[in-house]
Amino acid sequence: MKVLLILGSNLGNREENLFRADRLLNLFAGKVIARSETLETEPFGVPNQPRFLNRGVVIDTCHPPFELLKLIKWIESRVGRYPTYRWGPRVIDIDIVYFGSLKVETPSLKIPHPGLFEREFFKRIYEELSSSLTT
Ligand code: PH2
Ligand code: MG
Ligand code: MG
Repeated sequence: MKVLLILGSNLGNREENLFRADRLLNLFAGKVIARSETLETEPFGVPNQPRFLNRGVVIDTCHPPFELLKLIKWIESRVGRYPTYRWGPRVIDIDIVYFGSLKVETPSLKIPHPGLFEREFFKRIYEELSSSLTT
């Protein structure tokens, strides 16, 4: 199954954090088959924090959504994420944006990710990677 993930970082060495997350995803979650350009973006939601680097990746995975979510949380902590607050600064964030045509609506997981309808950079990354999701 082709899955679109969006990675974000605004603490520490942002480029390195994205790189490490990408490598761990590739090793444990599913082969990374496409990457978007890296965007430097203004913080969404909570303004007084550093700018983010955001990048989309498409992985080919055989893990079901909640298994993938568990793996992602483990990878986030391996990269050095520690808890802050909602929409606050973070070392790494890995969001599941699309999971094939699957729809999920639970408190811990929403697919498609609601950010797709409120964040310009989510749309931009999706447009760049949409062909890799369907082929
Ligand atoms: N992630 C957030 C909150 N705000 N802003 C930008 N620009 N990029 C993000 O990835 C981001 C954010 C919480 O996940
Ligand atoms: Mg996020
Ligand atoms: Mg997240």
